[in-house]
Amino acid sequence: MARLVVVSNRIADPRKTAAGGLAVALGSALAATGGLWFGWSGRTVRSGDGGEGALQQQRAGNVTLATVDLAQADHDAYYLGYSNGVLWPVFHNRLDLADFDRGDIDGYRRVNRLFAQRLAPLLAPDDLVWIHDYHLIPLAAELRALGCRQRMGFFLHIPLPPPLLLAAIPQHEWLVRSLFAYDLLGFQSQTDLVHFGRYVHDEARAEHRADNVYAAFGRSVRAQAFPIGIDVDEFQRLGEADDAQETLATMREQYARRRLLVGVDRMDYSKGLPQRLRAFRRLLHDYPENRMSATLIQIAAPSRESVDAYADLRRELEGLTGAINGEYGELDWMPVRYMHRAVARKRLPGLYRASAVALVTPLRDGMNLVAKEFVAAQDPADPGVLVLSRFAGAAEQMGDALLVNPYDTDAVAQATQRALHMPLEERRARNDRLLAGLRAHDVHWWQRQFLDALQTPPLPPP
Ligand code: GDG
Repeated sequence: MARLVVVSNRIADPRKTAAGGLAVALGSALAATGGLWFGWSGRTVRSGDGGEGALQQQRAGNVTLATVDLAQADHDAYYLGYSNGVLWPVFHNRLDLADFDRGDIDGYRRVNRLFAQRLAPLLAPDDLVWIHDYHLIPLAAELRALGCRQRMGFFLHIPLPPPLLLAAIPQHEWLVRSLFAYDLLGFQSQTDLVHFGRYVHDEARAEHRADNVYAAFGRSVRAQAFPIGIDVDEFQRLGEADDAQETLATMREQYARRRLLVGVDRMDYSKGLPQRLRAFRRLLHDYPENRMSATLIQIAAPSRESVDAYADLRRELEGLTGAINGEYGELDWMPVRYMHRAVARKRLPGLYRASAVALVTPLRDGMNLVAKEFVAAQDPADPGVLVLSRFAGAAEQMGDALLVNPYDTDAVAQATQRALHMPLEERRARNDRLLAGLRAHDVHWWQRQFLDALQTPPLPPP
Protein backbone atom coordinates (compact mmCIF):
# COMPACT_ATOMS: atom_id res chain seq x y z
CA MET A 1 0.00 0.00 0.00
CA ALA A 2 1.05 3.59 -0.65
CA ARG A 3 2.36 5.63 2.28
CA LEU A 4 -0.39 7.01 4.51
CA VAL A 5 -0.36 10.65 5.56
CA VAL A 6 -2.81 11.62 8.33
CA VAL A 7 -3.60 15.27 9.02
CA SER A 8 -5.56 16.45 12.07
CA ASN A 9 -5.65 19.58 14.19
CA ARG A 10 -3.95 17.79 17.09
CA ILE A 11 -1.80 14.74 16.74
CA ALA A 12 -1.23 12.06 19.36
CA ASP A 13 1.83 9.97 19.96
CA PRO A 14 0.47 6.52 19.11
CA ARG A 15 2.97 4.89 21.50
CA LYS A 16 1.24 6.39 24.55
CA THR A 17 -1.70 4.35 25.92
CA ALA A 18 -3.44 7.51 27.17
CA ALA A 19 -3.93 8.33 23.50
CA GLY A 20 -7.07 6.20 23.14
CA GLY A 21 -8.64 4.12 20.39
CA LEU A 22 -8.54 6.57 17.49
CA ALA A 23 -4.86 7.38 18.00
CA VAL A 24 -4.10 3.67 18.38
CA ALA A 25 -5.98 2.81 15.17
CA LEU A 26 -4.50 5.62 13.11
CA GLY A 27 -1.11 4.88 14.63
CA SER A 28 -1.27 1.24 13.56
CA ALA A 29 -2.38 2.21 10.03
CA LEU A 30 0.49 4.69 9.86
CA ALA A 31 2.97 2.16 11.21
CA ALA A 32 1.90 -0.34 8.52
CA THR A 33 3.01 2.05 5.79
CA GLY A 34 5.74 3.96 7.63
CA GLY A 35 3.55 7.03 7.48
CA LEU A 36 3.45 10.68 8.40
CA TRP A 37 1.13 12.38 10.93
CA PHE A 38 0.85 16.14 10.49
CA GLY A 39 -0.89 18.74 12.68
CA TRP A 40 -0.65 21.67 15.08
CA SER A 41 2.05 21.35 17.73
CA GLY A 42 -0.19 22.59 20.54
CA ARG A 43 2.12 25.62 20.90
CA THR A 44 1.30 29.22 20.08
CA VAL A 45 3.82 32.01 19.61
CA ARG A 46 3.19 35.76 19.79
CA SER A 47 2.36 37.14 16.34
CA GLY A 48 5.35 38.84 14.79
CA ASP A 49 7.89 36.96 16.95
CA GLY A 50 8.93 35.01 13.90
CA GLY A 51 8.33 31.50 15.29
CA GLU A 52 4.97 31.01 13.59
CA GLY A 53 4.80 28.26 11.04
CA ALA A 54 8.00 26.62 12.33
CA LEU A 55 7.93 22.92 11.43
CA GLN A 56 9.15 20.23 13.86
CA GLN A 57 9.58 16.58 12.96
CA GLN A 58 10.19 13.62 15.24
CA ARG A 59 10.12 9.85 14.80
CA ALA A 60 7.77 7.56 16.74
CA GLY A 61 8.86 4.10 15.60
CA ASN A 62 8.57 4.19 11.82
CA VAL A 63 6.01 6.99 11.91
CA THR A 64 7.05 10.62 11.45
CA LEU A 65 5.20 13.17 13.57
CA ALA A 66 5.35 16.61 11.95
CA THR A 67 3.91 19.65 13.70
CA VAL A 68 3.75 23.41 13.21
CA ASP A 69 3.50 26.23 15.75
CA LEU A 70 0.79 28.84 15.20
CA ALA A 71 0.71 32.55 15.92
CA GLN A 72 -1.58 33.22 18.88
CA ALA A 73 -3.93 35.46 16.86
CA ASP A 74 -4.20 32.90 14.03
CA HIS A 75 -4.88 30.09 16.45
CA ASP A 76 -7.57 32.09 18.24
CA ALA A 77 -9.34 32.92 14.98
CA TYR A 78 -8.96 29.45 13.43
CA TYR A 79 -9.61 27.26 16.46
CA LEU A 80 -11.66 29.25 18.97
CA GLY A 81 -13.29 31.62 16.49
CA TYR A 82 -14.24 29.84 13.30
CA SER A 83 -13.92 26.12 14.11
CA ASN A 84 -15.49 26.22 17.56
CA GLY A 85 -17.42 29.51 17.40
CA VAL A 86 -19.09 28.90 14.01
CA LEU A 87 -18.69 25.38 12.62
CA TRP A 88 -19.12 23.41 15.86
CA PRO A 89 -22.38 25.11 16.96
CA VAL A 90 -23.97 25.15 13.48
CA PHE A 91 -23.02 21.56 12.71
CA HIS A 92 -24.65 20.64 16.06
CA ASN A 93 -27.84 22.56 15.11
CA ARG A 94 -27.12 25.48 17.48
CA LEU A 95 -27.44 28.54 15.28
CA ASP A 96 -28.21 30.53 18.43
CA LEU A 97 -24.66 29.97 19.71
CA ALA A 98 -22.83 30.74 16.46
CA ASP A 99 -20.89 33.98 16.21
CA PHE A 100 -20.79 34.84 12.50
CA ASP A 101 -19.61 38.40 12.78
CA ARG A 102 -16.07 38.29 14.10
CA GLY A 103 -14.24 37.84 10.84
CA ASP A 104 -12.52 34.67 12.06
CA ILE A 105 -12.87 33.14 8.61
CA ASP A 106 -9.64 34.91 7.59
CA GLY A 107 -7.68 33.17 10.35
CA TYR A 108 -9.29 29.84 9.44
CA ARG A 109 -8.18 30.28 5.83
CA ARG A 110 -4.70 31.44 6.85
CA VAL A 111 -4.07 28.42 9.05
CA ASN A 112 -5.32 25.99 6.41
CA ARG A 113 -3.08 27.68 3.85
CA LEU A 114 -0.12 27.53 6.23
CA PHE A 115 -0.74 23.82 6.86
CA ALA A 116 -0.82 23.25 3.10
CA GLN A 117 2.43 25.19 2.56
CA ARG A 118 4.25 23.19 5.25
CA LEU A 119 2.77 19.83 4.29
CA ALA A 120 3.09 20.01 0.48
CA PRO A 121 6.92 19.69 0.41
CA LEU A 122 6.70 16.59 2.65
CA LEU A 123 4.39 14.70 0.27
CA ALA A 124 5.50 12.05 -2.20
CA PRO A 125 3.54 11.66 -5.46
CA ASP A 126 1.75 8.42 -4.53
CA ASP A 127 0.98 9.23 -0.87
CA LEU A 128 -2.58 8.72 0.37
CA VAL A 129 -3.66 11.78 2.35
CA TRP A 130 -6.36 11.42 5.04
CA ILE A 131 -7.53 14.71 6.53
CA HIS A 132 -9.64 14.83 9.70
CA ASP A 133 -12.44 17.01 10.88
CA TYR A 134 -14.04 20.43 10.64
CA HIS A 135 -10.91 22.43 11.42
CA LEU A 136 -9.42 21.41 8.08
CA ILE A 137 -12.27 21.41 5.53
CA PRO A 138 -10.41 23.61 2.96
CA LEU A 139 -7.02 21.89 3.35
CA ALA A 140 -7.32 19.73 0.22
CA ALA A 141 -8.29 22.78 -1.86
CA GLU A 142 -5.22 24.62 -0.54
CA LEU A 143 -3.00 21.62 -1.33
CA ARG A 144 -4.48 21.34 -4.84
CA ALA A 145 -3.76 25.04 -5.38
CA LEU A 146 -0.10 24.25 -4.65
CA GLY A 147 -0.15 21.53 -7.30
CA CYS A 148 -0.66 18.43 -5.11
CA ARG A 149 -2.36 15.67 -7.10
CA GLN A 150 -2.36 12.93 -4.45
CA ARG A 151 -5.47 10.95 -3.54
CA MET A 152 -7.10 12.86 -0.64
CA GLY A 153 -9.86 11.81 1.73
CA PHE A 154 -11.71 13.74 4.43
CA PHE A 155 -13.51 12.36 7.48
CA LEU A 156 -15.97 14.53 9.37
CA HIS A 157 -16.14 13.45 13.03
CA ILE A 158 -19.09 15.71 13.83
CA PRO A 159 -22.57 15.68 12.24
CA LEU A 160 -23.38 17.45 8.99
CA PRO A 161 -26.50 19.58 9.60
CA PRO A 162 -29.57 19.75 7.35
CA PRO A 163 -29.08 22.01 4.29
CA LEU A 164 -31.05 24.98 5.61
CA LEU A 165 -28.92 25.13 8.76
CA LEU A 166 -25.69 24.74 6.82
CA ALA A 167 -26.84 27.57 4.54
CA ALA A 168 -26.91 29.92 7.55
CA ILE A 169 -23.10 29.99 7.52
CA PRO A 170 -22.14 32.97 5.36
CA GLN A 171 -19.34 30.94 3.71
CA HIS A 172 -21.40 27.75 3.20
CA GLU A 173 -20.90 27.63 -0.56
CA TRP A 174 -17.17 28.05 -0.24
CA LEU A 175 -17.02 25.32 2.43
CA VAL A 176 -18.91 22.80 0.31
CA ARG A 177 -17.00 23.72 -2.82
CA SER A 178 -13.83 23.00 -0.80
CA LEU A 179 -15.13 19.52 -0.07
CA PHE A 180 -15.12 18.80 -3.79
CA ALA A 181 -11.32 19.06 -3.79
CA TYR A 182 -11.26 15.64 -2.05
CA ASP A 183 -11.61 12.27 -3.74
CA LEU A 184 -13.53 10.74 -0.83
CA LEU A 185 -15.73 12.20 1.90
CA GLY A 186 -16.53 10.12 4.98
CA PHE A 187 -19.39 10.86 7.36
CA GLN A 188 -20.36 9.20 10.63
CA SER A 189 -23.94 8.27 9.74
CA GLN A 190 -26.47 7.80 6.96
CA THR A 191 -28.25 10.90 8.23
CA ASP A 192 -25.16 13.02 7.56
CA LEU A 193 -24.83 11.52 4.09
CA VAL A 194 -28.46 12.32 3.32
CA HIS A 195 -27.88 15.92 4.44
CA PHE A 196 -24.85 16.16 2.16
CA GLY A 197 -26.77 14.75 -0.80
CA ARG A 198 -29.65 17.15 -0.29
CA TYR A 199 -27.38 20.16 0.10
CA VAL A 200 -25.37 19.52 -3.03
CA HIS A 201 -28.48 18.73 -5.03
CA ASP A 202 -30.38 21.85 -3.95
CA GLU A 203 -27.57 24.38 -3.64
CA ALA A 204 -24.88 23.20 -6.06
CA ARG A 205 -27.09 21.37 -8.59
CA ALA A 206 -24.74 18.42 -8.23
CA GLU A 207 -25.31 15.47 -10.45
CA HIS A 208 -25.64 12.23 -8.46
CA ARG A 209 -23.99 9.94 -11.02
CA ALA A 210 -23.74 6.53 -9.50
CA ASP A 211 -24.08 5.34 -5.96
CA ASN A 212 -22.58 7.99 -3.71
CA VAL A 213 -20.74 9.86 -6.45
CA TYR A 214 -21.49 13.56 -6.83
CA ALA A 215 -20.28 15.82 -9.65
CA ALA A 216 -20.17 19.59 -9.19
CA PHE A 217 -17.73 22.49 -9.51
CA GLY A 218 -15.91 20.60 -12.27
CA ARG A 219 -14.92 17.73 -9.96
CA SER A 220 -16.32 14.45 -8.69
CA VAL A 221 -16.34 13.27 -5.12
CA ARG A 222 -17.43 10.00 -3.58
CA ALA A 223 -19.27 10.31 -0.26
CA GLN A 224 -20.09 7.48 2.14
CA ALA A 225 -20.93 6.81 5.78
CA PHE A 226 -18.12 5.18 7.77
CA PRO A 227 -19.35 4.96 11.38
CA ILE A 228 -16.32 5.13 13.65
CA GLY A 229 -15.84 2.39 16.25
CA ILE A 230 -13.60 1.79 19.23
CA ASP A 231 -10.73 -0.63 19.69
CA VAL A 232 -12.77 -3.21 21.62
CA ASP A 233 -9.83 -5.47 22.46
CA GLU A 234 -7.64 -2.59 23.61
CA PHE A 235 -10.45 -1.23 25.80
CA GLN A 236 -11.19 -4.63 27.31
CA ARG A 237 -7.50 -5.16 28.06
CA LEU A 238 -7.51 -1.78 29.79
CA GLY A 239 -10.48 -3.06 31.83
CA GLU A 240 -8.55 -6.12 32.99
CA ALA A 241 -5.51 -4.12 34.10
CA ASP A 242 -4.87 -3.21 37.75
CA ASP A 243 -5.96 0.43 37.62
CA ALA A 244 -9.40 -0.34 36.22
CA GLN A 245 -9.86 -3.31 38.58
CA GLU A 246 -8.90 -1.15 41.52
CA THR A 247 -11.39 1.53 40.46
CA LEU A 248 -14.10 -1.11 40.09
CA ALA A 249 -13.40 -2.51 43.56
CA THR A 250 -13.37 0.95 45.16
CA MET A 251 -16.63 1.97 43.50
CA ARG A 252 -18.32 -1.28 44.52
CA GLU A 253 -17.21 -0.85 48.11
CA GLN A 254 -18.11 2.85 48.34
CA TYR A 255 -21.49 2.42 46.70
CA ALA A 256 -22.37 -1.07 47.94
CA ARG A 257 -25.91 -0.06 48.89
CA ARG A 258 -26.51 2.21 45.87
CA ARG A 259 -27.28 1.86 42.18
CA LEU A 260 -24.79 3.82 40.08
CA LEU A 261 -25.62 5.77 36.93
CA VAL A 262 -22.74 7.21 34.97
CA GLY A 263 -22.22 10.02 32.49
CA VAL A 264 -18.79 10.72 30.97
CA ASP A 265 -18.53 13.65 28.59
CA ARG A 266 -16.40 16.53 27.55
CA MET A 267 -18.04 19.63 29.04
CA ASP A 268 -19.93 20.65 25.90
CA TYR A 269 -23.41 22.03 25.22
CA SER A 270 -23.94 19.36 22.55
CA LYS A 271 -23.83 16.64 25.21
CA GLY A 272 -27.19 17.55 26.79
CA LEU A 273 -25.89 17.69 30.36
CA PRO A 274 -28.47 20.10 31.87
CA GLN A 275 -31.28 18.11 30.21
CA ARG A 276 -29.78 14.91 31.66
CA LEU A 277 -29.68 16.34 35.18
CA ARG A 278 -33.29 17.48 34.86
CA ALA A 279 -34.31 13.98 33.76
CA PHE A 280 -32.47 12.51 36.74
CA ARG A 281 -34.31 14.93 39.05
CA ARG A 282 -37.58 13.80 37.42
CA LEU A 283 -36.62 10.18 38.08
CA LEU A 284 -36.18 10.92 41.79
CA HIS A 285 -39.44 12.86 41.85
CA ASP A 286 -41.62 10.40 39.92
CA TYR A 287 -40.09 7.16 41.20
CA PRO A 288 -39.30 7.79 44.88
CA GLU A 289 -38.06 4.22 45.39
CA ASN A 290 -34.81 5.42 43.79
CA ARG A 291 -34.11 7.94 46.55
CA MET A 292 -31.30 6.92 48.89
CA SER A 293 -30.19 4.59 46.08
CA ALA A 294 -29.76 5.93 42.52
CA THR A 295 -26.54 7.95 42.38
CA LEU A 296 -25.46 9.74 39.22
CA ILE A 297 -21.73 10.15 38.73
CA GLN A 298 -21.28 12.81 36.06
CA ILE A 299 -17.78 13.49 34.75
CA ALA A 300 -17.59 16.68 32.68
CA ALA A 301 -14.02 16.88 31.46
CA PRO A 302 -12.89 20.51 30.90
CA SER A 303 -12.90 21.51 27.26
CA ARG A 304 -12.56 24.77 25.25
CA GLU A 305 -12.77 26.84 28.42
CA SER A 306 -12.14 30.13 26.65
CA VAL A 307 -15.30 29.90 24.49
CA ASP A 308 -18.07 31.88 26.27
CA ALA A 309 -20.85 29.34 25.79
CA TYR A 310 -18.82 26.80 27.76
CA ALA A 311 -18.49 29.04 30.83
CA ASP A 312 -22.28 29.55 30.82
CA LEU A 313 -22.80 25.81 30.67
CA ARG A 314 -20.48 25.25 33.59
CA ARG A 315 -22.45 27.68 35.76
CA GLU A 316 -25.74 26.05 34.78
CA LEU A 317 -24.48 22.58 35.71
CA GLU A 318 -23.16 23.74 39.06
CA GLY A 319 -26.53 25.35 39.80
CA LEU A 320 -28.52 22.26 38.82
CA THR A 321 -26.28 19.86 40.74
CA GLY A 322 -26.58 22.02 43.85
CA ALA A 323 -30.35 22.24 43.47
CA ILE A 324 -30.82 18.47 43.12
CA ASN A 325 -28.47 17.62 45.98
CA GLY A 326 -30.08 20.33 48.12
CA GLU A 327 -33.57 19.05 47.43
CA TYR A 328 -33.03 15.31 47.66
CA GLY A 329 -29.70 14.75 49.45
CA GLU A 330 -29.57 13.03 52.83
CA LEU A 331 -26.84 12.95 55.46
CA ASP A 332 -25.61 9.68 54.01
CA TRP A 333 -26.61 10.00 50.33
CA MET A 334 -25.87 12.58 47.66
CA PRO A 335 -27.84 11.96 44.44
CA VAL A 336 -25.36 13.65 42.06
CA ARG A 337 -21.60 13.38 42.14
CA TYR A 338 -20.47 15.96 39.64
CA MET A 339 -16.81 16.37 38.66
CA HIS A 340 -15.53 19.13 36.43
CA ARG A 341 -12.28 17.24 35.95
CA ALA A 342 -11.01 14.55 33.63
CA VAL A 343 -10.70 10.99 34.90
CA ALA A 344 -7.62 9.00 33.87
CA ARG A 345 -8.43 6.85 30.84
CA LYS A 346 -7.11 3.71 32.54
CA ARG A 347 -9.81 4.15 35.25
CA LEU A 348 -12.76 4.60 32.87
CA PRO A 349 -13.49 0.88 32.24
CA GLY A 350 -13.76 0.30 36.01
CA LEU A 351 -16.16 3.22 36.40
CA TYR A 352 -18.30 2.00 33.50
CA ARG A 353 -18.41 -1.55 34.83
CA ALA A 354 -19.43 -0.48 38.32
CA SER A 355 -22.45 1.33 36.85
CA ALA A 356 -25.91 -0.16 36.36
CA VAL A 357 -26.84 2.44 33.77
CA ALA A 358 -25.01 4.81 31.43
CA LEU A 359 -26.78 8.03 30.45
CA VAL A 360 -25.45 8.99 27.02
CA THR A 361 -27.96 11.65 26.03
CA PRO A 362 -26.37 14.23 23.72
CA LEU A 363 -28.66 16.69 21.93
CA ARG A 364 -26.54 16.00 18.83
CA ASP A 365 -23.37 13.97 18.37
CA GLY A 366 -21.45 12.76 15.33
CA MET A 367 -21.06 9.30 16.81
CA ASN A 368 -20.36 9.16 20.60
CA LEU A 369 -17.66 6.77 21.68
CA VAL A 370 -18.63 6.76 25.37
CA ALA A 371 -21.71 4.70 24.44
CA LYS A 372 -19.45 2.12 22.82
CA GLU A 373 -16.86 2.11 25.62
CA PHE A 374 -19.62 1.54 28.20
CA VAL A 375 -20.86 -1.56 26.36
CA ALA A 376 -17.34 -2.93 25.86
CA ALA A 377 -16.60 -2.55 29.59
CA GLN A 378 -19.61 -4.56 30.86
CA ASP A 379 -19.53 -7.98 32.47
CA PRO A 380 -21.47 -10.06 29.88
CA ALA A 381 -22.90 -12.18 32.71
CA ASP A 382 -24.40 -9.17 34.50
CA PRO A 383 -24.22 -6.13 32.23
CA GLY A 384 -25.42 -2.60 32.78
CA VAL A 385 -27.91 -0.86 30.48
CA LEU A 386 -27.21 1.91 27.99
CA VAL A 387 -29.69 4.78 27.69
CA LEU A 388 -28.76 6.47 24.41
CA SER A 389 -29.93 9.61 22.64
CA ARG A 390 -31.52 9.01 19.25
CA PHE A 391 -29.61 12.10 18.09
CA ALA A 392 -26.18 10.51 18.51
CA GLY A 393 -24.77 8.96 15.34
CA ALA A 394 -24.27 5.80 17.43
CA ALA A 395 -28.05 5.32 17.58
CA GLU A 396 -28.06 4.13 13.95
CA GLN A 397 -25.95 1.15 14.98
CA MET A 398 -27.03 0.64 18.60
CA GLY A 399 -30.75 -0.05 18.39
CA ASP A 400 -30.42 -2.47 21.32
CA ALA A 401 -29.79 0.41 23.70
CA LEU A 402 -32.83 2.19 25.18
CA LEU A 403 -33.12 5.02 22.66
CA VAL A 404 -34.48 8.30 23.98
CA ASN A 405 -35.27 11.86 22.93
CA PRO A 406 -32.99 13.85 25.26
CA TYR A 407 -35.28 16.89 25.15
CA ASP A 408 -38.16 14.83 26.62
CA THR A 409 -37.53 14.90 30.37
CA ASP A 410 -40.35 12.46 31.18
CA ALA A 411 -39.27 9.96 28.55
CA VAL A 412 -35.64 9.97 29.72
CA ALA A 413 -36.76 9.51 33.35
CA GLN A 414 -39.00 6.61 32.30
CA ALA A 415 -36.25 4.95 30.24
CA THR A 416 -33.83 5.34 33.15
CA GLN A 417 -36.35 3.71 35.48
CA ARG A 418 -36.78 0.88 32.97
CA ALA A 419 -32.99 0.50 32.70
CA LEU A 420 -32.59 0.32 36.48
CA HIS A 421 -35.16 -2.48 36.66
CA MET A 422 -34.46 -4.41 33.47
CA PRO A 423 -34.44 -8.20 34.04
CA LEU A 424 -31.06 -9.92 33.79
CA GLU A 425 -32.03 -11.97 30.73
CA GLU A 426 -32.99 -8.89 28.73
CA ARG A 427 -29.85 -7.04 29.81
CA ARG A 428 -27.70 -9.93 28.65
CA ALA A 429 -29.45 -10.31 25.31
CA ARG A 430 -29.16 -6.60 24.55
CA ASN A 431 -25.54 -6.44 25.66
CA ASP A 432 -24.59 -9.50 23.59
CA ARG A 433 -26.06 -7.98 20.44
CA LEU A 434 -24.51 -4.57 21.10
CA LEU A 435 -21.09 -6.10 21.75
CA ALA A 436 -21.26 -8.22 18.57
CA GLY A 437 -21.96 -4.99 16.65
CA LEU A 438 -19.02 -3.22 18.29
CA ARG A 439 -16.71 -6.09 17.37
CA ALA A 440 -17.89 -6.29 13.76
CA HIS A 441 -17.50 -2.53 13.30
CA ASP A 442 -14.54 -1.60 15.44
CA VAL A 443 -12.07 1.20 14.80
CA HIS A 444 -9.81 -1.06 12.72
CA TRP A 445 -12.77 -1.94 10.46
CA TRP A 446 -13.55 1.79 10.12
CA GLN A 447 -9.99 2.62 9.20
CA ARG A 448 -9.76 -0.22 6.63
CA GLN A 449 -13.10 0.67 5.05
CA PHE A 450 -12.09 4.28 4.63
CA LEU A 451 -8.65 3.53 3.23
CA ASP A 452 -9.99 0.84 0.87
CA ALA A 453 -12.50 3.34 -0.49
CA LEU A 454 -9.82 6.00 -0.81
CA GLN A 455 -7.70 3.64 -2.89
CA THR A 456 -10.38 2.67 -5.38
CA PRO A 457 -9.58 4.08 -8.82
CA PRO A 458 -10.04 7.83 -9.21
CA LEU A 459 -13.30 9.01 -10.66
CA PRO A 460 -13.36 10.12 -14.29
CA PRO A 461 -13.77 13.89 -14.69
CA PRO A 462 -17.40 14.98 -15.03
C1 GDG B 1 -15.88 13.78 18.51
C2 GDG B 1 -17.36 13.78 18.12
C3 GDG B 1 -17.24 11.31 17.78
C4 GDG B 1 -14.33 11.80 28.04
N1 GDG B 1 -14.15 12.24 29.28
C5 GDG B 1 -12.98 11.77 29.69
C6 GDG B 1 -12.42 11.03 28.65
N2 GDG B 1 -13.28 11.06 27.65
C7 GDG B 1 -13.07 10.33 26.38
C8 GDG B 1 -14.10 9.26 26.22
C9 GDG B 1 -14.12 9.08 24.72
C10 GDG B 1 -13.78 10.48 24.23
O1 GDG B 1 -13.19 11.20 25.30
C11 GDG B 1 -15.04 11.25 23.86
O2 GDG B 1 -15.46 10.83 22.63
P1 GDG B 1 -16.92 11.13 22.13
O3 GDG B 1 -17.13 10.35 20.90
O4 GDG B 1 -17.90 10.79 23.19
O5 GDG B 1 -17.05 12.71 21.90
P2 GDG B 1 -16.13 13.94 21.32
O6 GDG B 1 -14.97 14.22 22.16
O7 GDG B 1 -17.10 15.07 21.17
O8 GDG B 1 -15.62 13.45 19.89
C12 GDG B 1 -18.01 12.45 18.46
C13 GDG B 1 -15.74 11.41 18.06
O9 GDG B 1 -15.25 12.71 17.73
C14 GDG B 1 -14.95 10.37 17.27
O10 GDG B 1 -15.19 10.46 15.92
O11 GDG B 1 -17.72 10.08 18.29
O12 GDG B 1 -19.35 12.43 18.04
O13 GDG B 1 -18.07 14.85 18.79
O14 GDG B 1 -13.14 8.21 24.30
O15 GDG B 1 -13.71 8.13 26.95
N3 GDG B 1 -11.22 10.41 28.71
C15 GDG B 1 -10.55 10.55 29.88
N4 GDG B 1 -11.03 11.27 30.94
C16 GDG B 1 -12.23 11.89 30.89
O16 GDG B 1 -12.63 12.52 31.87
N5 GDG B 1 -9.35 9.96 29.98
